[in-house]
Amino acid sequence: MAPARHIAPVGTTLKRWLPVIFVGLMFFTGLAWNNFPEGGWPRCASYGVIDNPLDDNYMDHVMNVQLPRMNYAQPKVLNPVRTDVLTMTPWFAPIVWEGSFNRDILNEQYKKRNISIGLTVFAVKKYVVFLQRFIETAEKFFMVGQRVNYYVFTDLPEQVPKMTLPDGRQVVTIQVPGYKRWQEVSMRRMEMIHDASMRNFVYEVDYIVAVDVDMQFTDEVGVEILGDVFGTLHPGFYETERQHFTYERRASSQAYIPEDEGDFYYAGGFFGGTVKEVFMLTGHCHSAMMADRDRGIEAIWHDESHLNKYLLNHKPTKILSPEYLWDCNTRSPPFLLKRRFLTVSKNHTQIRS
Ligand code: 4GW
Ligand code: MN
Repeated sequence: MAPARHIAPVGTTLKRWLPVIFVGLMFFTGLAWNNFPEGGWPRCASYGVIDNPLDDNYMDHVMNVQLPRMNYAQPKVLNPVRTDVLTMTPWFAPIVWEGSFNRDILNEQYKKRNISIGLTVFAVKKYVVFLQRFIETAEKFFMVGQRVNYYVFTDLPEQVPKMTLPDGRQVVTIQVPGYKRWQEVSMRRMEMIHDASMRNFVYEVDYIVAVDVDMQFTDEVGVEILGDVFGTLHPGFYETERQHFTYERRASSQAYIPEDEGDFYYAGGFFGGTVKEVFMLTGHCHSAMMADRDRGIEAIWHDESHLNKYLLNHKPTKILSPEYLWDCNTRSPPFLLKRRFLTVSKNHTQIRS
């Protein structure tokens, strides 16, 4: 009788190869992971986004920022400069108030980084009338000494005021559709900023500051506002209990926030961050608004409701106090040491008809 030949069962072959398969998988997923940040995001051509540690220029920034000898009051560990307002969130994001920072130190730091800032503003239909004063006052108070691109999104490019600006500052006009419903004009800002982040901003600026146009600068707004992602406290809600915030309260909306959640009520008219973060924020908010539309729902305060939802789930790294967005018809409370960016009264029937 012929001896039985030994045939290895299938399971044994698999076991033998298992370590090889494992090492192979590790190798390829490793490759894919390493390539993701480079391939996934178009990088700023000439100036790196400093906050992104994956950026090649990151270490340059750490090495190069060496401040000159400066004279200023010593910070005192047991003497907080502001005791009347909250200057830090529970997730350690600073809230920017007058007195809580030294502009000279910040300017020295940022000067070394040679950054450039994009200020986006929408002037659709009759809102073009706000542009002149907006840009004029920004030239006086917004990021003085820095490089600034004003990105004016409008359906009426020929009505954008022609202004001569100093070196390093320019107006860039971006033509957009003039949507019929005003809610649509407001909400579509997210989509348009998202698209322009990919097409323009990433090649041209490091930070985006996105604001309303029916506004004027009345005091300094500088590099103290910059960070990865920031929002601004709405001037009407800084004392309000969270259950009374005008968040979207219908659970069927993507912007839904239940009454026992929420940190602050952020204003829709002033947010920003690095181009990358603003790209993600606006993309997320736009997708959420489209998902709502598919279900026949529109959030109570439109893009502002979605911004509030986003900033609840993705905590901002910096928060601007109401100094940065104040209503011109409201008296200043004692804690408001500066009013930097003020609403311009509009004749509602005239401007909105
Ligand atoms: C009602 O008829 C309108 S029209 C409400 C907003 C309108 C509008 C807004 C517009 O016709 N053209 C326009 O460019 N906008 C932009 O959306 C503009 O940048 C404006 O600052 C932003 C938000 O609208 P708003 O300033 O009127 O909203 P509130 O009163 O909440 O600040
Ligand atoms: Mn406004």
